Amino acid sequence: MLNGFISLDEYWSKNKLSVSQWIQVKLVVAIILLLKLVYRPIYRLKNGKYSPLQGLDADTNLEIQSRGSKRQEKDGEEYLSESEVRDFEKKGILPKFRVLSTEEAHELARYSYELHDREFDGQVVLGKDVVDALKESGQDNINYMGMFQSLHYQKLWDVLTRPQITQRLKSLLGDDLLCWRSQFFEKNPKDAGTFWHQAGTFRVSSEKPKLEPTEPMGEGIVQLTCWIALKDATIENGCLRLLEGTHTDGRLEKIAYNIIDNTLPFLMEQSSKNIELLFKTMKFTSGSFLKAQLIYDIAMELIPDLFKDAKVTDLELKAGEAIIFSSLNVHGSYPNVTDDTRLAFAGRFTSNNVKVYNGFTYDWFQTPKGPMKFDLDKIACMQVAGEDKFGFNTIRSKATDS
Ligand SMILES: O=C(O)CCC(=O)C(=O)O
Ligand SMILES: [Fe+2]
Repeated sequence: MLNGFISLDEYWSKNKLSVSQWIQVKLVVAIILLLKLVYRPIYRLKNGKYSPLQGLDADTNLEIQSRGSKRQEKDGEEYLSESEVRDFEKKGILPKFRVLSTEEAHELARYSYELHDREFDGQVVLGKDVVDALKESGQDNINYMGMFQSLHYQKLWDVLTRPQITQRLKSLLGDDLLCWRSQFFEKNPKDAGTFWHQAGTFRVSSEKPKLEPTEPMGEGIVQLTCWIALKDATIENGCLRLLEGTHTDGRLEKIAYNIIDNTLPFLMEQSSKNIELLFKTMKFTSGSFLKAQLIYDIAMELIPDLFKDAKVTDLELKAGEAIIFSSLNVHGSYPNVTDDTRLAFAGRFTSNNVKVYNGFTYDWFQTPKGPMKFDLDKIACMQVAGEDKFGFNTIRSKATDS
């Protein structure tokens, strides 16, 4: 299941910390070791030995039910049939389908890189501090700079409202559809694979979930991702892979949140080598993918047979083809061992009953300099189908350049 990935130890042998980061790491390790001596006995006396497996039973059977009523037979050919909907509920992924012609996909890739070269006309949502930190380490790539950019460019927006996408989604999520985030997934030659991860309500490194449904929805269908290949995605250049059906078992993600919420009790149970690895990976790597690897390693040590019966599905796509999946399904991607860049454009969709970034004014972004805040005042949800009957979210009906 794991071929093609470098271990975190290997990553850190190739990526060095700056002197001040190294001092921080050593200091934190020393403090935790001290606390392990003096505070852990008190903590254990009061609470017992801390385990990230606490309260996980509720996360092993998260059935989903689609909320859409529109069906292919009566509403049009891109809607799903009854049996396709049932199949989605079981697998958490739809079969691949075409959204763009090959030429349109290649043209969109060219246009997207042109926008990236123009630094998205100064409209990078992550804000100046994060962008400066990313530039300093050469990580100002389209994945980060391109986040939420369909809000600014109608050409990107229009891809996400194509009926091939919205009709399928309406069969699953209902008629009123929001796209709450768009982003690019670029994988350059020699880039490592993306580790197995799950994302249900997209808390990631925030204090609370970014998505809060106000009507009953299975956790695996609170939001669905449409991942569109802008160039052919193959096993060699790092296509997605996914464990079908694991959207009903959210334990991998829940272990992560248990640890985030109980960092000190967790660290006090670790060896000094592990404390160092945990702290530097959490604090000094960009994005969330290396952190996903860390969580996966921890989860596998705690539950060795987690997902052991699940089958890996490789998602090779031709340029212009797409898949829709629940990102609570455990997923990742292969390393790129070719000389060409792999590029995808993705929309993350939800229903209008869901509160998006409710009560948030800022969010965190992980940079190599450490976690940094960015303001959320520039983002909004795109109404991609139907209408808003709830009034929970800031909504746009077209891109700002149109
Ligand atoms: O494109 C990739 O490699 C990862 C994509 C992913 O994790 C996602 O779409 O949620
Ligand atoms: Fe993902």
